Amino acid sequence: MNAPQPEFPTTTPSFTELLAQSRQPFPASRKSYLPGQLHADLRVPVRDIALTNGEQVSVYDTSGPYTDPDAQIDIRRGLPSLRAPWIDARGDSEWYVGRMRMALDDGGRSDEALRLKQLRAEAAGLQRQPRRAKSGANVTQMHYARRGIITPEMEYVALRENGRREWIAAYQQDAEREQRLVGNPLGASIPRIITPEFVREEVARGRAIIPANINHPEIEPMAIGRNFKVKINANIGNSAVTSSIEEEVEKLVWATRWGADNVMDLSTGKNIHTTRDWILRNSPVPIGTVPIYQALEKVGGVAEDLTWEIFRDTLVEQAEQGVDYFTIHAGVRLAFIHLTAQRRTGIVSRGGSIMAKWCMTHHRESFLYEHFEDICDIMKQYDVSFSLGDGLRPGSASDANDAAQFAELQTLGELTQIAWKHDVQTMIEGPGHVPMHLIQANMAEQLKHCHEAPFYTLGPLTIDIAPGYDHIASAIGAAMIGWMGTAMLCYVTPKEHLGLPDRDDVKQGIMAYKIAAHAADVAKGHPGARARDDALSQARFDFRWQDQFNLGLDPDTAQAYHDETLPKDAAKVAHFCSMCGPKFCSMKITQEVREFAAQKGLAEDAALAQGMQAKAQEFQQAGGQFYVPITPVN
Ligand code: IRN
Ligand code: FE2
Repeated sequence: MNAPQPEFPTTTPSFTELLAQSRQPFPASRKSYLPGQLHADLRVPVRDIALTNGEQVSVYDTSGPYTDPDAQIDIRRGLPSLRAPWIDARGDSEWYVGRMRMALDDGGRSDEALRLKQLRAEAAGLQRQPRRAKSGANVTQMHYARRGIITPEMEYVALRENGRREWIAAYQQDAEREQRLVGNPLGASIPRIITPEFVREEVARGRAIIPANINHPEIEPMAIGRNFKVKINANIGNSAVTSSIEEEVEKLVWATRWGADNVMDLSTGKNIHTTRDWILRNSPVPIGTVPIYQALEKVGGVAEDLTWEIFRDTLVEQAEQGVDYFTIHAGVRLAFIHLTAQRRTGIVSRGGSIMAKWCMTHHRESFLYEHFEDICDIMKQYDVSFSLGDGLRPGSASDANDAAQFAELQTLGELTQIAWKHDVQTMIEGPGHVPMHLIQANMAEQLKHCHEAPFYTLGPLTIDIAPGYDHIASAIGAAMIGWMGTAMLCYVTPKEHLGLPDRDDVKQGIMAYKIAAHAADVAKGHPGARARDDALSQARFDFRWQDQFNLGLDPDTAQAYHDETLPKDAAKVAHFCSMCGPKFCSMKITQEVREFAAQKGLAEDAALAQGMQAKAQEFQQAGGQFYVPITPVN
């Protein structure tokens, strides 16, 4: 007999090392937790950054227990079930023997093989018995919200969006000026303080969702909606060709470390079910999937063999595992497919093309569209949110905003209303590839047709000539559409259109999207967003180098770049950097001007004029060159 193939990856040293790296606390940072008021047991994470001048800046923290040095983490057991007491207390769900737990995994279909797999998974401590709504109950956050209930999840979100209030006030001395400086071309009104009641209202009217499957009690709840901070989603997942389960878990932890608010597992290869167990049980952020991918695996990759029954079983299987939102391409209707015939790049959505093939082969309306209410019935038993897929999104600038895309968008709006009839939380997926001048129309159309359900876009990529740099090409579009009101931005990595992202690509993609999301938050005037910029700018002006690194999105890279040219410790307090050198540092000059003014008792403007003249002479004397050799620091 052959030796049995190990079902689970063995823990390799490199994996342990990588995880240890991902678990390192950020420099000068301490994770702390804010208590709830309505619900006393809430512990809402924030990251407090201690500055060298004694101040403290506190930032939104997506990294979960991983960056908490006190947390015991065993990825074979999974994270603690934070939400379990809340779900229990509601008393509207029950444990059951998951039928789908035995469902198809890995293509191995004999009962024997399945039982073995299940036993192994249980031994690994990762499988949980599922729960679902008691008969007739509806366990969605939207359902509670509409009945006037503020759940612990809602209060958690309110506290998380606000963060620590104390330090923000210090930076908002000029509130009036700030008010004049912020705005959104499509008119969003963001409250200065987000109350639990405000969260409830937003969820009740469908303008925000809190993706939170009752079978994913490990998550730290978060909200997606245009009156909240703009969120980002990172896609991970193996394909038939590359990547192991461990790599995926590590990517998940890595992604949340750098700021992913949500992660989608887009695995398509072998071990789909098992990979998902590992990801879900170890994820502090909501997890989304595209169930049609697994359904397609079950029919051997032949789209036309898909049936409603196979799809339905896949939904239940994944809902029992705890997936928080499903991308469902129910807007790809038979009648719309011909609208893509003249496109330059046809249908670029994987899910969209699967459904288009099915519709064309059978010449029938999509089973996702026809069974939409049946899908809603499943979603509300677990509180899985809809992410209504944009299967007809443009795949190139030349196809942007065409009839196929907008026909689908309108259908997604109709489906939203059906979902809301069932109190199922819903967001709408959007493009794709859209040049800058066509972006605003996307947001406007979405608002018009989708009743303010949160918009969740993939980029959009503003140009098509940047393979290898599509994270940048798309972050530009993401920043614009985020500013206009898109609630979540699906990242694009440098590997887009080229290959599966590795760990570095994941980080690059996240950084590009943190920049886009924060740029949108600042422009929209989210409470406290600008305060971090102000703190960093002040540190820059005061030459507090260490604070400058630590307040940044990526302290490691900032410090490393600085140290490349000025590695000495003295340079960390030096009043210049190697960019302009000690003589031509504008900030240093401004400070000298201010000192000069103080000494001479001159008004700052007059001092500036005088000081600048003096500097101009100095500049001429130095040869009138901007780039001078760096004088070494002692
Ligand atoms: C986001 C917005 N539009 C598309 N997306 C993401 O693309 C979606 O959330 C999922 O991660 C992926 C689905 O791709 P296909 O199947 O539409 O190509
Ligand atoms: Fe693309």
